[in-house]
Amino acid sequence: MQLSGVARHDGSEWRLFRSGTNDSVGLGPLTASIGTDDLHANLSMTWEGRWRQMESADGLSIVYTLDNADVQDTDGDRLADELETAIGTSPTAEDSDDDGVDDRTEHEASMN
Ligand SMILES: [Ca+2]
Ligand SMILES: [Ca+2]
Ligand SMILES: [Ca+2]
Repeated sequence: MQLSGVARHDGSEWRLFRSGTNDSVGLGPLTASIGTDDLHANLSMTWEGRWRQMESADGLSIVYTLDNADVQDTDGDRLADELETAIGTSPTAEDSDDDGVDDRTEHEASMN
């Protein structure tokens, strides 16, 4: 299951918000998810995970969670596809300019 949105931690749990709205679903990110690190904060991205529906605690509604979720990182350089598009590196090459330094390392260096 894939969902697009902005991940935010509301103090007790991660939730995924549809861009520009207050609609959200629970998000259970992987422990090592790159989507929850500082580089990816406040960016709308495509998350992939296991869709889970269950009754709310009071039994009156169904609550939805995207479990074991992480953002799409096609080339595995620990920058999400959407972030790479935004900063101009290739989402399909770990080292876009082929200089031996991967895109994430270069991006982090450029932010300091
Ligand atoms: Ca990437
Ligand atoms: Ca890349
Ligand atoms: Ca490079």
